[in-house]
Amino acid sequence: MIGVVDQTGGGSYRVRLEDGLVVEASLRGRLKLGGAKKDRIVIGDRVSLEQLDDGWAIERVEQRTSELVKWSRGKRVHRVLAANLDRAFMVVAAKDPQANPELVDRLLLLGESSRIKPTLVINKIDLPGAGEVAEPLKNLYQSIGYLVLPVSAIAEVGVGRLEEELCSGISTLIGPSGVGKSSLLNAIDPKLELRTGELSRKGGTGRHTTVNARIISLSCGGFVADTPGFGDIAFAGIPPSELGHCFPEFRDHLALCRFRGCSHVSEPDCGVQAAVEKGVIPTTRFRSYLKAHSEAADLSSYG
Ligand SMILES: Nc1nc2c(ncn2[C@@H]2O[C@H](COP(=O)(O)OP(=O)(O)OP(=O)(O)O)[C@@H](O)[C@H]2O)c(=O)[nH]1
Ligand SMILES: [Mg+2]
Ligand SMILES: [Zn+2]
Repeated sequence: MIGVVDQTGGGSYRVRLEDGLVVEASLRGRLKLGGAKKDRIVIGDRVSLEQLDDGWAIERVEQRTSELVKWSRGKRVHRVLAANLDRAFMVVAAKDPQANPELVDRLLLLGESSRIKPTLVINKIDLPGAGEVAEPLKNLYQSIGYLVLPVSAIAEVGVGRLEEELCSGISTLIGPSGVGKSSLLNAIDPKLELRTGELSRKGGTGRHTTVNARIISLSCGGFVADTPGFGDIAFAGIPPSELGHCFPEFRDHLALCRFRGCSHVSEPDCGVQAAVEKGVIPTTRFRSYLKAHSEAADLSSYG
């Protein structure tokens, strides 16, 4: 039997079988590899199971098509949060808290470097002055080729379109705290009753923090991975030479660099730097590239 891991925690795994049945499963002894991180089973993993007298056992984990990775700042260690995600919806707010290109670039780079197709969602467009923030962001990222969805969870603007996008495959919503990720999912599927900032403040219990990662199934048929937050996005472990390919609008210019292995930072006759000078590549994007590059390159000094 084949299934997808739906929830992890406490040494037990909830698995959604191909026929839709959800079962609790444990690991076969030989799969328990002493907690070695890279062998950890995460949500989204496709597994084969066997039914035993006393329940289900995971026998094998299939090769992953993608990994959502959280790097720690300045270190080589990383954690795989989810496997085999089809899409990542990078959520920011036009206001409260106000998005900027630097934040958006970090979120998009997280998706690109994890090989999970990112889409930009700009929430809270109902707030006064939101248009002045949302419009330029939308134009910038659309011109690069990204799908951009301006939405409002409260005013229910654009929520139907977001729902359509979420209704196939496994997706995830990633973004800073308070931008409205839970509110958007509640707007799409009120049955979820996810806790939002306001409610948790009223209850005086502080913010809801996801302890165990899980996959939520939407009534429309899609799945959304709910993973612990990305308050701090770091790029320490990305090979610097891969970064240029994570900026889609750089790709056409990479071949024009004089040097093989050009880092596009200070080499002469660099296709990327030339495109920035001509205004073909936006300066904010190039600045984000340089920042990520210095963070990624930093790692080499750790040996
Ligand atoms: N004006 C306005 N407020 C919104 C909108 N969406 C969410 N909010 C408010 O923003 C606050 C945070 O929303 P949440 O949905 O909890 O945000 P989150 O992204 O899930 O935050 P974390 O779970 O902490 O990561 C709440 O007070 C919501 O009511 C929106 O479209 N417009
Ligand atoms: Mg939330
Ligand atoms: Zn170059």
